[in-house]
Amino acid sequence: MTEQELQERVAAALSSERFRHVEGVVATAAELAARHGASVQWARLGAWIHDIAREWTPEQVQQAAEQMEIPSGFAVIPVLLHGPIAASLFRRWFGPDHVDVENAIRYHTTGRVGMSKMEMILCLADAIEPNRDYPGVDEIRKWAHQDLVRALAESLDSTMRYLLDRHQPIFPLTVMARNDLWERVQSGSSR
Ligand code: DGI
Ligand code: FE
Ligand code: FE
Repeated sequence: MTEQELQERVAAALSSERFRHVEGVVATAAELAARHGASVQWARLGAWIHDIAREWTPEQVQQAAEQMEIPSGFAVIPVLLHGPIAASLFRRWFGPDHVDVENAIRYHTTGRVGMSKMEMILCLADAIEPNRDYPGVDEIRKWAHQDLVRALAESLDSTMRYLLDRHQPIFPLTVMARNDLWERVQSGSSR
């Protein structure tokens, strides 16, 4: 599948507002990949597909989830399933040889321990694309230019703060990802 064909499928699957978000994620992921030495082309493809299942009905999500491997615990918070579903579509359309991009898509909402550069780029691009506006986003944008690990640590803190304030469940993998990133910042193995 070409990037153009993927873009058309995504446009057909999403509202115009969410499509605009995805365009922002594509542009931001490309910038971050260029800046930090990852593949711009694969970052763009991952960004295009990352929310392709975001507006599926609960029944569609449920049915898809039954037919694929879902990382443990994801089903407890159904909104998290759109990542693994998009990852499995990506594999179907682009083959099994792009596991890093596939994981970046799969874990874009939650993060995980030991995230690769591509995983951090997609997760961050999702959080800081130009249409995003929340307290602290500009500081995270600045960090993203200098240091992906620090930027994502700040971003997951921000996500967790948001969820705490609304008394929503926090996915344990996100907590573990956040702890891992801060440990990497503090041990100086960041960048
Ligand atoms: O798909 P997007 O809206 O672009 O962004 P996303 O994939 O980062 O997050 C999707 C939704 O999932 C968003 O409304 C926040 C929510 N979410 C993310 N992590 C958690 C979460 N919700 C709960 N309850 N717990 C989490 O850990
Ligand atoms: Fe998402
Ligand atoms: Fe998104």
